[in-house]
Amino acid sequence: MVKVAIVGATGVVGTKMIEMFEQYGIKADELTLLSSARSAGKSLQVMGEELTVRELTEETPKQGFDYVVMSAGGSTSRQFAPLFEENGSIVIDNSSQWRMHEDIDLIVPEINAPKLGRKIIANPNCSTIQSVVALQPLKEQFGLKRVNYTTYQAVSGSGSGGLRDLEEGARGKAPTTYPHPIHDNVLPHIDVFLENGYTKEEQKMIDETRKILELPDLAVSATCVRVPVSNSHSVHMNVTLENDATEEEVRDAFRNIPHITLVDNPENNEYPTPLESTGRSEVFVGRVRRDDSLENTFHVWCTADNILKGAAQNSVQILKQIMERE
Ligand code: 2RA
Repeated sequence: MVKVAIVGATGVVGTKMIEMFEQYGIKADELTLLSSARSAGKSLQVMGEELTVRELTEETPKQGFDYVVMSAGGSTSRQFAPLFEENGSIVIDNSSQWRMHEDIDLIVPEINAPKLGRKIIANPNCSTIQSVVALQPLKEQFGLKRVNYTTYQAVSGSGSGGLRDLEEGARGKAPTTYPHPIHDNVLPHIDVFLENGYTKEEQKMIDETRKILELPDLAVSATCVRVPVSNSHSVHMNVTLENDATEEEVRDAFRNIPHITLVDNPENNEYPTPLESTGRSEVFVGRVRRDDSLENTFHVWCTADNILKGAAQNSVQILKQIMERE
């Protein structure tokens, strides 16, 4: 009898997780949908069945779930993930709460697998996931020396509040999620500002890239920007390789990898766009070209569905990876 719970089931990521369960063939004898008191009582369709969302309380972890997938924000994860863990559940957590803890695995199943033994496993930040998926073949074939990211992140990354600000902003309504209008605008500000002048989103990309790729000394920098796009993040990567390559060798590194699609025919106006990434499971790369201002350096453009590969899909892939191993 396999008991699975989804915490944050009514959110933008949680509802996609439910869809991903079906797509990835997750076998749960009993699936429990959980949320805060505010959303509890709602009904959601799960594989043709109607399930009522229940409130997450301190008593819930005692119900003995085998697996818990959480997408409910850092403070909920801080409070509840250890309670589920103490009660024997394996927790896959989508928040930033546990990602950089030394004893917590940070997993992108195409790149790594849990090995540290803790029952809390962290799902990385959305813009980090798509970036490291694209960087992994470059790391393997040429070695990585330095990465500088500039992101163009969709409002769905802020959940329903971000989508609302974009939609209602187009009708002239003041924002409630962002400090400025996002309609007709671009905000170089994602998550809170830190003392070093970077935002937490930028710091996440720097720290998580090093951890996932197991390159603690990799030179990494990031500028993260919110753009008026509903869904799918775009990331420009300026990548310095350890060993030089031709543009075609860099493109070739991305070919024949099932979870990467190379779209790089600028002569036909073909390159990855967020609109075309939306609803797709793979990471798209293109605009590969040499940066003549630095040795062994290339520009790579990368898009992916931030709610799928950046969140729900990656979490469910981790769940499948663990279920198949046990
Ligand atoms: C964002 N990285 O796009 C966040 C979502 N986790 O705001």
